[in-house]
Amino acid sequence: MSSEARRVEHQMTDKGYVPVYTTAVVEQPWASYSPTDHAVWGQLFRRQREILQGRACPEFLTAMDAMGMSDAQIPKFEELNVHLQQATGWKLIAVEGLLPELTFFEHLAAREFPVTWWIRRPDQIDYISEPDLFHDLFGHVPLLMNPVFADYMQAYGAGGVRASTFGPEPLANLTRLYWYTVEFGLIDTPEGLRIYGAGILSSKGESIHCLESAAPNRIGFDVQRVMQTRYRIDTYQKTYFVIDGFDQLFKATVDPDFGPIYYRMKGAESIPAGSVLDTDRVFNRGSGEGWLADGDV
Ligand code: HBI
Ligand code: FE
Repeated sequence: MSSEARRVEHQMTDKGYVPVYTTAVVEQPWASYSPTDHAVWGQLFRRQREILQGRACPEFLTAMDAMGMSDAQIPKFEELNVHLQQATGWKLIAVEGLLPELTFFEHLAAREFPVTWWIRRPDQIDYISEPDLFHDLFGHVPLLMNPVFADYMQAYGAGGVRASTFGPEPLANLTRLYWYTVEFGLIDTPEGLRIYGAGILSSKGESIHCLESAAPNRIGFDVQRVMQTRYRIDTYQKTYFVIDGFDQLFKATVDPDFGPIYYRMKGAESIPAGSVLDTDRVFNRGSGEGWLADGDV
């Protein structure tokens, strides 16, 4: 990276042992990106776009083109914001990296999406344990052009702000919801299952694994089920949850109201990441090949 991100300390979080950064909103230092930074963007962009044809949900691919993202250079947030503002009123803000949960929720509630301004190094092309510009921008931003998804993200942020006053259990439930939808969600379409989760969309290996491997479970989305389900931060997911459409997400957070879900779930047992329940709508019962026995969080 061209200039140094301001790293505050390392902290154990739900994403593992990662650096936590200053919460400041910064200017995207676009002029300071090196030719290597732009080349890393271009290489990742071309590779993912090819893999995602017929695998990503059509809304994602269409929106990415409509915003003018391309492999030519790292996009300027300012230019993307013109399209976002017009489509859904969302705005990208540049940040140093992973934010404390409450700060992150507050931004979402204000329809501001924090994007890490720096991009991974060439030796990190295939894997980086913390979100960088490629994950945040390529993975998360296109769907903010979709009005229903955009409203879900804001409702999620508002729910998070409220949950943070209720204690750690509601927050853990919400984090699971985010993980299994925004990061690792699949959507059912007339053409078959498609990807909408940013953690998958920005990963070459998982884009193929989540749809084509027999190993993972693919199970119909149910908000309460998802909020009880533990997950993996160190391997491909054992289970992916499938929505029928983005309005199903929005309804789950807003109608019935987020608050009562926490109370209904108080003290509910968590479910191991790989379990299939009798009540699940099963698209694929995972073969479990390659699963590690421990490490669900
Ligand atoms: N901060 N910048 C940033 N990006 C995220 O995706 C993010 C975060 N802080 C917390 C967080 N995600 C998760 O813990 C979610 O549960 C919200
Ligand atoms: Fe993410």
